[in-house]
Amino acid sequence: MEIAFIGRSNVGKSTLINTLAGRKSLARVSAVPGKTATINFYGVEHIWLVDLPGYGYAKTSKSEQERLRRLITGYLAADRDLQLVVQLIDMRHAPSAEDVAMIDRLIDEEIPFIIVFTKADKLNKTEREKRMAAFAEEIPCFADIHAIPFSAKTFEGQDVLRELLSDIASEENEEDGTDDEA
Ligand SMILES: Nc1nc2c(ncn2[C@@H]2O[C@H](COP(=O)(O)OP(=O)(O)O)[C@@H](O)[C@H]2O)c(=O)[nH]1
Ligand SMILES: [Mg+2]
Repeated sequence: MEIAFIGRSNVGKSTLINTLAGRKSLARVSAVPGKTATINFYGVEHIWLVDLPGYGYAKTSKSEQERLRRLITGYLAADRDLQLVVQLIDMRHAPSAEDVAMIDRLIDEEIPFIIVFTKADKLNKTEREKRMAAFAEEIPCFADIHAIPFSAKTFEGQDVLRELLSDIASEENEEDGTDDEA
């Protein structure tokens, strides 16, 4: 089974994957945006964490951006055991048009997904409240979406996310009949 991480370049996908995997440098974190140009799979217990290429990095050429878009589209269209998409959005900023298009598509295609707001440590309480109110207007069906603020610095949101992953993994095991405790 797979859990895929989608979002803009530099939003914190690799960092989140490393945090959830409990390793420092499984997925490569880079200070230079636009570095993950392929799809990387990281095996953790019985789950594949899928680091999709980041979109929307302005300095990437048009043709390369198109190639990345096709990679992501191809991934989502393929018949795979995709249990959850984690859509990442930098908590400091409004979602980009591409973020919103991706969310619309996840809703349309009935792909289960959550939103993780990254870099939550960079906002104070007031900024956070303002952003959350704005997200409710900017993100389609926001009231129905499970959204989790996350920080790799303070580890806010880590426990909730870990629990969600282990719930998904154990549901999967029950369906497979491969539950170790059985
Ligand atoms: N302050 C802060 N910085 C973060 C956080 N998550 C990621 N970053 C930084 O954001 C940059 C991009 O992170 P990376 O995981 O490589 O983003 P990716 O391109 O989406 O994979 C790096 O410099 C990270 O250290 C966070 O929660 N808090
Ligand atoms: Mg990355």
